Amino acid sequence: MTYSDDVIGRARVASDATLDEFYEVLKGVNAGALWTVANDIEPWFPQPKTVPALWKYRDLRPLVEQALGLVKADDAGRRVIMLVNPGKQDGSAVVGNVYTGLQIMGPGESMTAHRHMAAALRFVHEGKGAWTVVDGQKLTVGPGDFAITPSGAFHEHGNESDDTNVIWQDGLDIPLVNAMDAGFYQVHPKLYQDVDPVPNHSYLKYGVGQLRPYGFEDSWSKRYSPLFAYPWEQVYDALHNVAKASPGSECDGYILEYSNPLTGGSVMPTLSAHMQMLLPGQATKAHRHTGSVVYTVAQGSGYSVIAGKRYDWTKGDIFCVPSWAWHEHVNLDPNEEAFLFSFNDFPVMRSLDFWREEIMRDNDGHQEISE
Ligand code: GTQ
Repeated sequence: MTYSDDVIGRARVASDATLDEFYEVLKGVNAGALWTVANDIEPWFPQPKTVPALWKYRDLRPLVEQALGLVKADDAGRRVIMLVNPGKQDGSAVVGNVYTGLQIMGPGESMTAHRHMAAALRFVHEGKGAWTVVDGQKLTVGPGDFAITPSGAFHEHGNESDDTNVIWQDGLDIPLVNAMDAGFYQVHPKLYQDVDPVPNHSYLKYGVGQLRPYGFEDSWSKRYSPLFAYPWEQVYDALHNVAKASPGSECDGYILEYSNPLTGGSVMPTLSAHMQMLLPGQATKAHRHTGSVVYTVAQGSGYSVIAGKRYDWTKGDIFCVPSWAWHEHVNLDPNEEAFLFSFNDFPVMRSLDFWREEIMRDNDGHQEISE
């Protein structure tokens, strides 16, 4: 079904002078006639304002580096270049209800602690020496690693390397929190957290997902994962193992969700993340679903077709898929696997019963590419 203003059962009132006058009177008492907006506010299918888009890392990286010399990290709060969707330049969303940005920290830098309602996650692009303290726990992260900062958890970041910059990508649910009018923000009363002397202790306790602490540490009742950081090597090995044991997914290649080891569910109640591997030359079938996705190319090169348009990508590039947009991925390298990190708001869609998915069955499962 497509949009039409002349379908029985849909609003199809033609305007005339009497009605226009009536609408003006309604406006004067802060009211309106539903039928003038009904088709827009209840579309046949999702109509995101944000559009598919791709950002080349080679364009963003020099600008992110420039920011390092322009502002001090703590003066800026966080020194981040955020991505702005070309279809919706106001607000904070890169796509749908999610935000992303590239944060840079120079050698030896560190910032003060804060917390907020928005949940955050990190994916490290480059640099050694990055750390973040989350809930008093120091996490050390390197390229390809994934870490979470759940809603309400104090966090402070830094770079302990002597000579390399760190660039990591932040993903947050800021637009969702604001849409729900639920935003709170607090600077740490002592500016810095008391840090547990054992770094990465959540990984030491929960890093082997199928082996759980027994008889201790078993009172975790929070809605987010007790494991805060997920190393790249582990997901890389796991994807190769999965590829030996399974045909994978027709729409996603081989894909794993970073999960809460206690529940098997998403790492946080509002955001989830995946890493997927495409075999050399692999082309997936197109699908579409509710929920918004931000992809980051962790390794390799290829392209994705999103809503009928081709977007070529290589390591570090970031692209987004709005809700209900058809998308499919191709690894162009005949010899090497490609890896796509992604994060999404699927947990929100699922918990509200908004999740819908459709796999393309026409045209052998592939979109026609325009232009
Ligand atoms: O790391 O605290 O990119 O609060 C945007 C908002 C990062 C953070 C962002 C934030 C942060």
